[in-house]
Amino acid sequence: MQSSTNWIPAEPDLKTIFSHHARPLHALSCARMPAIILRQAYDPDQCRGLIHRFINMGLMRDPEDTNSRDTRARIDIGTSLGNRGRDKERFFQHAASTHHLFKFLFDGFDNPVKVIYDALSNLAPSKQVKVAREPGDRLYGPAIFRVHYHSHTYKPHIDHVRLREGRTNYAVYRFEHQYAGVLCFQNADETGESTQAILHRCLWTEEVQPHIAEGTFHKYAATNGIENCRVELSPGDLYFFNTRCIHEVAAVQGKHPRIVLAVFIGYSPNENEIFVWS
Ligand SMILES: O=C(O)CCC(=O)C(=O)O
Ligand SMILES: [Fe+2]
Repeated sequence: MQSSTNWIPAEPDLKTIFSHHARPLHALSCARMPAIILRQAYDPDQCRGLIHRFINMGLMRDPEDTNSRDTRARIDIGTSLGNRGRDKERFFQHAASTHHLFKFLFDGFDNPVKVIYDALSNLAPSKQVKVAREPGDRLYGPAIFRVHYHSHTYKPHIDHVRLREGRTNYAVYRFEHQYAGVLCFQNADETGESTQAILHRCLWTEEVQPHIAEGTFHKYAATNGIENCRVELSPGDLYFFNTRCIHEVAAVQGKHPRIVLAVFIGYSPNENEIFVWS
């Protein structure tokens, strides 16, 4: 894949980002840049400490345990609307259990979910950042840890409650612009090329959909000279991107899972609230 020339992330800290973009989240809405990256937003030592806790609590499979019968390529700690949204009642029940778990899961550590919400508040000071909710105060999941083991792949795709999932029965459907926030907890491999996300300079349209559905997006991108950006992250780095941009994460290789804490974000220029869910 070609690397991009002038399509580069805004980074590494708020001050530098604001010196180039007065309204960074707004700039993301038209994909003026591929991503906003806040380097070392969370302490990597605490990433390691929390992963240790997840293993001890049985929340994720221990990569050292070669006898495990659990063969899942992705394990979630949290509630995924994409995977659980079909049954609304159970989705909100599951989200409630995640809120309960997250009340004590980080005890003794800095709260990494708060780090993401605070970063968003700083990036959009005039708006209020809230966990997405339905009328009646039912809360969506606040954030989700995704643990990706060997062979797990995200093929070129978008995430959009309106454009892709068509979930008209959820309040987050209304947001025109949808983003992801991803805090890297662990890379897949400490040696050589670790698996990283690739963002393509291509906002989803009806025209590209067949190439996504048929798995020919790479060819389409090459033919049309579409740039891309590989988002190189170290544990503790946090990035935000427009999930209407076609994006992918190549297959995880090796024993070490790639672990991220992720959220989705609903943003509208003329709304006072930013909704966050997972
Ligand atoms: O894990 C990542 O870096 C991105 C995964 C992804 O496709 C998303 O968060 O929308
Ligand atoms: Fe995605």
